[in-house]
This record gives sequence, structure tokens and C-alpha cells, in this order.
Amino acid sequence: MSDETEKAGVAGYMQRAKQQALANVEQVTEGTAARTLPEGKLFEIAQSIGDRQLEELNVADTTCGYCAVGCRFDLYSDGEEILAARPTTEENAPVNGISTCVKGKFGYDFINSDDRLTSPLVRENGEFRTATWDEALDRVAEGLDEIRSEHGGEALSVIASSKATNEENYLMGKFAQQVLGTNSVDNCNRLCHSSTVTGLARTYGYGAASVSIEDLESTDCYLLTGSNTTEAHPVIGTRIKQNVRDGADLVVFDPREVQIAEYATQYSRVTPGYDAVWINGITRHIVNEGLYDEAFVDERTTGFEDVKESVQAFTPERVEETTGVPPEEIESAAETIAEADTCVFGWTLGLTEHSHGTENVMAMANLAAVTGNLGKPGAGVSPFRGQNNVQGGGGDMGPLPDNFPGYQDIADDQIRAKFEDSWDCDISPEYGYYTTQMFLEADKGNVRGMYIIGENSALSEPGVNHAEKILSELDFLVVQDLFVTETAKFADIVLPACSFVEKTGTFTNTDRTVQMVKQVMEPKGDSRPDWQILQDLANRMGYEWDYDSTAEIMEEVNSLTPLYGGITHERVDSEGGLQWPCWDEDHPGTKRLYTEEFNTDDGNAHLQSVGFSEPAETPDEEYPFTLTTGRVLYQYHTGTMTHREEGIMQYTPSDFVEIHPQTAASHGIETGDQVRIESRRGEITVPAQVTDRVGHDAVFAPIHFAESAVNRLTDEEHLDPSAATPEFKVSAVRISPTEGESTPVTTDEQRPEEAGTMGGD
Ligand SMILES: Nc1nc2c(c(=O)[nH]1)N[C@H]1C(S)=C(S)[C@@H](COP(=O)(O)OP(=O)(O)OC[C@H]3O[C@@H](n4cnc5c(=O)[nH]c(N)nc54)[C@H](O)[C@@H]3O)O[C@H]1N2
Ligand SMILES: Nc1nc2c(c(=O)[nH]1)N[C@H]1C(S)=C(S)[C@@H](COP(=O)(O)OP(=O)(O)OC[C@H]3O[C@@H](n4cnc5c(=O)[nH]c(N)nc54)[C@H](O)[C@@H]3O)O[C@H]1N2
Ligand code: SF4
Ligand SMILES: [Mo]
Repeated sequence: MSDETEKAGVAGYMQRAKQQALANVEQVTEGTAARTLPEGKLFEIAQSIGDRQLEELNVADTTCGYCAVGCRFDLYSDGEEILAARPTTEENAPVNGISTCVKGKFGYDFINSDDRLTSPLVRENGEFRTATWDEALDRVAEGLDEIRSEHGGEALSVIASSKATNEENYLMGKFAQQVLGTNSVDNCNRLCHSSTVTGLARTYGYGAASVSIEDLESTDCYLLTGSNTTEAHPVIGTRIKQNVRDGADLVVFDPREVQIAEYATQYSRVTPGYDAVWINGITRHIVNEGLYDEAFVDERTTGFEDVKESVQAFTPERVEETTGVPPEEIESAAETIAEADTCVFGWTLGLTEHSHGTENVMAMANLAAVTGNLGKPGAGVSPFRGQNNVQGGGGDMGPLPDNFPGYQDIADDQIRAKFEDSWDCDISPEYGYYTTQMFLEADKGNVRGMYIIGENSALSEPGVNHAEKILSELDFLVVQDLFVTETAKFADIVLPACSFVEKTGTFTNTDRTVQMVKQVMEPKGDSRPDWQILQDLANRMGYEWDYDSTAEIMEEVNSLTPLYGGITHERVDSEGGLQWPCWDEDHPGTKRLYTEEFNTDDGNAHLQSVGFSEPAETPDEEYPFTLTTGRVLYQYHTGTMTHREEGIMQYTPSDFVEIHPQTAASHGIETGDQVRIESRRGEITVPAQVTDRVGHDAVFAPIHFAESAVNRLTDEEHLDPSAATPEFKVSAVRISPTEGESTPVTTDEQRPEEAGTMGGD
């Protein structure tokens, strides 16, 4: 293709995108359109590309750095900023084809934002001042060394970043274990899907989705729970909606009537915190009515008799009393699932972020197995993972306190010997601390220094009043990020990292596909890719790391991690993504897990009996409501990236609290009124959004703003006993209106239906 035609192509695409955006403007209500579509920006982009010679532009086919759907697209840059995101070829984008959501398409202003960190900062007399890399890294090496020599490596902990690449996360684990001598390295998976990983590993062997996107698109039935799919995984949400339009059944259980529920064949509202109860109720009906897949159960599972017995306690009456779901809804959900030829069981944090999340996941795993919905096309389990690279960087690469890369147990002598040998160091067989435990242990003096990479713990940890206290008391804190985040404000040294558009490596998405991330811009200012920072630091601390590229780091991963044995950069790039397990260079990768056997010692799925459990804190007279927390489409977590995007900020400028109309009326609260929410741990004030999306006894607040940090209310102490996941989804609270001005909030009616997907849907 000539430059001229290609240039016309780029400009032409942006022109069409602009027209499409403007056409959408006419379709949605005026007020919303102004806030949701940064048309001005689109025009600017089209113009700037049109005005330039193509040879001045860099283009790279890369993977989105926001969520774990793993959308791929071409990014265009003039070296200074990202000008456009444009669909790449379909083969190159196995998950999204030509679709992306608003964040992947427009969410790049943060890269050049005025407050982007462009040089290291060191603290002097209580204030930050800029420093050279040499000075900053020397001070980091000294600070970490001092704690290590006085208190041992175990007094240090590392939080790795699921925003960073696989290769960088591999090095974060290696840095902790080899250089610092601590197994206390963990990441945001602990706050998220660690109970999924633990629950599925225990039942089937692999802590990951068994299906591919193709299965998700083509199944006959979905059971979706605890997933606000259209807002948190928009492109997957669109796929599901399309399939439902084509006739698939969709059963949704959620305390909130989220948008995907509007497409459901059945929506059931559940009381937050009791998921294993209604899931066991469904399994009971299926088993007792003989609707289960007897052949599958006989040939491919163990533990069925125990499960059959244990679910008997979950009678329709008990399920209704505990979860609010009437018997006929349990029955109809059970029958829809059992009668479907294939079913995908999809879930997200509503199931996992509980003090008994692992039990919830195992109850779901039992249900998928007794209905024989595993290992065949269109059937399986699909936990939608969270951060862009939490599956890979947060799990597979092993920056974990109990596993080496590829889920190889630290306590296993042979495996430990393999890593000790390769890394030339001694490694303790004792597990380190999990993420939230690091903060609890710091309180006891067992952790004295932390190195936090790409994680904004001061907002995202449960019980942040406690986390703040710890961060301010640590002997030494290093933060490596793109910004001076709320966490970095407590640091002794802040190291400037660069974002996914400024570096090359791989991410692994929610269906285990490893995909290329390619540099399209030079690092901003003096910022550096995480892997280069770690290498420099390791070498200052007495090791000899000598990686020239992330491809070379991946070769080391290949040699130590059987699951990733054949996943080289060369193959990932030329084959447009590879799914693990991929044992060696000739292995084609694995689209669907468990087609022949499960990853257990006997090859069977090990069903696990799950009894009754309840949240650590239940409502009472003093705190009569259940607060649950989560996300909105236009914002991303603690806002470091999305708050710097003008179009997005116009749409969701603050957090809010959803309150049922009757509850609101009885408290004298109207939409926009400031409401105080109090728990046993703290209080926040946010504007109300009165809506029947939530039930009478539950309220919902998003997690995106520091001013109203919802984690002041949550509880850091009651973690899942096996997975250490906090109970973000249930806190007992009370609400009251406060004096003060009413603040405008975006109401449900103003929420644009299809705003999540642009460019093809
Ligand atoms: N726009 C956007 N997208 C994102 C993110 C973001 O910040 N913004 N973050 C990414 C990350 S890291 C993650 S982990 C995912 C999270 O994706 P989701 O888990 O889908 O997001 P949440 O909003 O946290 O919660 C999901 C649902 O759980 C429901 N829920 C609450 N309590 C319960 C309960 O007790 N039982 C059940 N069954 N359901 C309950 C809530 O009503 C909500 O609909 O999103 C990813 N995608
Ligand atoms: N109440 C409540 N709390 C929650 C949740 C909830 O549902 N309810 N969800 C939990 C979940 S699932 C998650 S995943 C966490 C998310 O919590 P966090 O992971 O703390 O949230 P982010 O804002 O995504 O923080 C990521 C940081 O990485 C930086 N960054 C981006 N790219 C890079 C890079 O390449 N390198 C480096 N070094 N830094 C980079 C960003 O600037 C940002 O500061 O929140 C948890 N907290
Ligand atoms: S759904 Fe949106 S945020 Fe998630 S990967 Fe795709 S474009 Fe990125
Ligand atoms: Mo997450």
C-alpha cells in the first residue's frame, strides 16, 4: 500500500469515526452527549493525522492497557502523543476484532498530562525534590539494604503491578526473592480474583478461565453473577448481548440490576454476601431432579456423593430466607442451565471479594461440573479477569508469596531447587505475606519496608485509614509509578515508570491469550520501563542482570515455566496471540482447558462440599444497610489514568451512592443530595443517586475518587482464609443526609446504552 493511500486510510478512518460519533450524538439525549463524546478531540485527531506525512508517524499493533479483555488495535503517535487508536486486522485481534471501548479508544491523555512523573523524586526535609537516576537508585539500594541487614529480607515486601508486562512482573518476583531475599511479593490479584484462582485450582487444577472468547460468543446459555459486564468488560458484554439476541439464554444473579440484566431471560436479585447459598440451591435442584450429567460425573469427577449430600441443607425455603431469591427462580435457573446443551458460567468480583470467596467459587465449579459443562465447545467457566495483565503479570509470572512462575509451589523442594539454581540464590520454603497481610504484619513490626510498583494501595486496599497509617510509619517506602499517587505521597523515593505505550513486552488476557504490547512512543521525560529500573537496581545490589530486551527475559520465563514453555515473542507476534498452556515451540497453545482431563493428580475434577457461610459483618440496628462497592464504565480504579481525560471527567466527575427510592424517601434523601455513609471503620460523604437498581437494604458506591475514598469504610481484617481476598463487597453501614449543596450526578436515564463500544458494534 502506498503512503498516500495509507494516509488517506488513517485520516479517512478518523473521519468516519467522527461521523459515527456525531451520529450517535443525535441519538442520545443532549445533555449526555455533551458529556460522553469528546467529539472535539476526535476532530483534532483526524486533523492532526491528515496534516502530517505518514512517515512522521509511528504505528504499532498493541494491546489495551486498561482491562483484561485484551483488546488489540493500532496506535498512532507522532512521537509526542497518541493521535489515534484504530482497529488492527481481525486475525491480530482475536478477542475484540474491530471493537474497543471508550477507554481503549480515547483514554490516552494521562500519558502527556502535566503532572506525569518525568524524573525520580527523593524526600529531603519532608519535601520531594527531583533527583538523578543515579542518586535515586543509590538511595533505594541503601534503604532496602539497611532493612535487610538489620531485620532480614523477610522484613521487606514488594507489591508488583498487574498493569506492567509479563516480563516485568517476572523480574518483580525474581527481584524480591533473589535480590531482597523475601517471599513477600504479591499484587492486586489478591484484592480481586485470588479466590477464583484458589477455588478453581482446587477443583479443576488451573486457576483460570477454561474457555476461549469463541466459546463465550457461541454458548447456548450463561449464568452470570457478580459481574457488571457492560461497564467493566464492555467488549465481552457486547459479545454476550449479541449472542442473547441470537437466542442464547442469559441468567443473571446480582444484588444490583446492572445493565446486562436488562437483556437477561431471568434476573434474580440476591442479598450480597451469600452466593454459595443460592448456587448450592441450584445444584440441589439439578441433582435431586436427576437433571445432572451422570456420565460426566461418573467418568470425570470425584466427590459427587459428598456434594450431593451437602447441598441438601440448601432447601428452597432456606435459600429464600437467606438470599431473598424465591423458590421458583431457583428452579427456573436450574432448569434453564440443565436443559441447555452448553453453558458458560461467568463471574467477577461479586462472587470473589468476600471473606469466603473461595467457597463461592467452588460452589460454582461444582455446578459447572455436575451439569457436564466443561471441556467442550461453548461450555466452561469464565471468570472475567480485571487488570490488563493480572492473569499473566499478577499470576502466571509468579510475583506471588506462595508460587514461582507457572503456579509452581515454593514449598516444593525440587521446584525451589530449580529456581535457586537458575537464580543462584537461597530461597526460603516459607510462604511470604499476601497483599493485605503485608499491611497487617507491618502493624506488628514484621514488615518494615515496602517497594510498591504500579499499585495505588492508599486507595485500593481495604480499610485505607489503616493502610495510610502503615504507609506513613514504614521505615522505608519506594513507589514506582507514572504519577505521585496517593500512595507515592508517603514514599521516601518515587521512581518514574513508563506506561504500556512506551514499552514492549506481553500481556496475558482473561482467556489466557498472551499478546504483544509494542512501544509506539519514547518514554516521557526521564521515565523508564519497569524492567530497566529493576535491572539497574538489582545490579546496584550485587547481582548481574544483563537483559537487553524483554524478549530475552521471556526466554528465561520459557525455560523455567512449563505453561509458557513455547510462548516466545516471535511466536506471539507472528501468530497473533498464544494461549497457555503451551508446552514447547511446537505446541499450538490451548484454546479450551480440560477437553481430556483435569489438571489434578488423577485427571478428575475434584468437587468440594461447600457449607453455609456468611459475611464477616452483617447489618444490625446500628448499621442497618449493606454497602457494596464497584466500578463505572468511564472510570478506572483510583483514577490515575482516567481522571486526566477531560471527556471522561465530564461524564463521571465524582463517586456517588445508589439508594433505593423507598429507602431514600424514608431518610429524606433526593438524587444529588450529599449523603454521609458510616461504617465501623470510617465515614465518607458522596452525592446520592436514587435508583431502584439496588434493593431496599443495600447501597452501592464506586471506588474511583480519593475525596470520597470508599475504602475508608471497608474492612481489612476479615480475609478469605485460603485466598486472603478482602470483603470489599460487603460492609455494614448507616446513611444520613448532610447539610450542604446538592451536586449533579449522572442518573440512570442519562447513561448511554452503547457508550461502551465504539468502532464496530
Ligand atoms: N470501567 C472499568 N472497567 C474495569 C475496571 C475499572 O476500574 N473500570 N477494573 C477492572 C478490574 S481490575 C476488575 S477486577 C473488573 C471488575 O469487574 P466487576 O466485578 O464486574 O466490577 P464491580 O463493579 O466491582 O462488581 C461487579 C458486580 O458485583 C455485584 N455484587 C456486589 N456484591 C455482590 C454479591 O455479594 N454477590 C454477587 N453475586 N454480586 C455482587 C455488583 O452489583 C456489581 O454488579 O473490572 C475491570 N474493568
Ligand atoms: N472497595 C473496593 N476496593 C477495591 C475493589 C473493589 O471492588 N471495591 N477492587 C479491587 C481490585 S479488583 C483491584 S484490581 C484494585 C485496583 O487497585 P490499584 O491497582 O491500586 O488501582 P489502579 O488505580 O489501577 O493503580 C494502578 C497504578 O499503576 C500505575 N501504572 C499504570 N501503568 C503502569 C506501569 O506500566 N508501570 C508502573 N510502575 N505503574 C503503572 C497507575 O498510574 C496507577 O497508579 O482495587 C481493589 N480495591
Ligand atoms: S474493553 Fe475497553 S478497557 Fe477493556 S481491553 Fe477493551 S478497549 Fe481496553
Ligand atoms: Mo481487579
